Amino acid sequence: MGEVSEEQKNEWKRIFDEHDTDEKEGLSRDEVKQVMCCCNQNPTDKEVDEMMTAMDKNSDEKVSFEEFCTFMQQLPDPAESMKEALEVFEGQDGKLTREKLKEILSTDDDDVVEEVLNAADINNDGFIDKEEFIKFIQN
Ligand SMILES: [Ca+2]
Ligand SMILES: [Ca+2]
Repeated sequence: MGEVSEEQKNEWKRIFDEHDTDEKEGLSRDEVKQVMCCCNQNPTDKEVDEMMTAMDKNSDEKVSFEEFCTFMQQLPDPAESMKEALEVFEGQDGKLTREKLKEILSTDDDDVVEEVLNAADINNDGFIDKEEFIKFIQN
């Protein structure tokens, strides 16, 4: 586990505070779910439960900022994940087509593909380029 930079901690604090909407005593199960949704995940109840168990070390049904940090430290390096994510652009001419997007999302649901494309395709040229993709992931 590497050192956590001040910047990284501030970022986690920001995420934490943003979702800790109740009395600031930590993240409840619902709030943890919100965090997961923000990470572009669509968690099932079971996944939220697992996440909760993984984060809530002292089992008080709340995730404190310390618990949150401990958990985040175990996650893969964002820069590393970003590099991996960008590998989808290999051989794609720097642009993702609708078909490629479908493949990445591994879905047959055109509505889902359309939704992602609409959300990510900032200049509306029908493709997602690297910059748009990075922005999309980071949001
Ligand atoms: Ca706790
Ligand atoms: Ca575009």
